[in-house]
Amino acid sequence: MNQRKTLTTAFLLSCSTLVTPVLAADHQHHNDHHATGAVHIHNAWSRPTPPGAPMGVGYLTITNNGAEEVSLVAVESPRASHVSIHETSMHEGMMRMQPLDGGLAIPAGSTVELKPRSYHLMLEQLTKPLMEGEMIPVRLDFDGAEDITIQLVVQSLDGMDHSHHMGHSTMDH
Ligand SMILES: [Cu+2]
Repeated sequence: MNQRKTLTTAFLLSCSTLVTPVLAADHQHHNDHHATGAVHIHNAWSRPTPPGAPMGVGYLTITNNGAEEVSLVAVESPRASHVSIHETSMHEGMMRMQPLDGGLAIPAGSTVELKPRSYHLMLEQLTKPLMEGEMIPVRLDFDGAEDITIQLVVQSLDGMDHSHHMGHSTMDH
């Protein structure tokens, strides 16, 4: 009995060791969905930047399936010295953006989109330009949920209409 239990445990351990890298590779390939607990991330993307440009953007969709509000409070990327969470608003007919100092709240059961002309991530002081086709790792720190590391797919697309199906056709563009 004891021996059997030990064997089962050993099997489970080796199983999880094997499974983890496969899942990671699968996720990198599709990159259209990442879930940790109640929080789900979809359509994470960015735009290419010209040489010498100090800043890049990040867009993604955050869904909170939990019973409690969560907040995106901090973001980090190895490709930028600092990542801010910005909101874009109209002020006297001009579009302008400003940091969300208190974080971005995602109420229970709701979805918040970071997209052009709305909320977005600002990757400041890029270590090098963002090139089309690259995957940019970004860690999202939540208040009320586990941190999630995602990859922004760099795509040269304009307009808001494209962002809807982006995650599903990553490699076509
Ligand atoms: Cu901004």
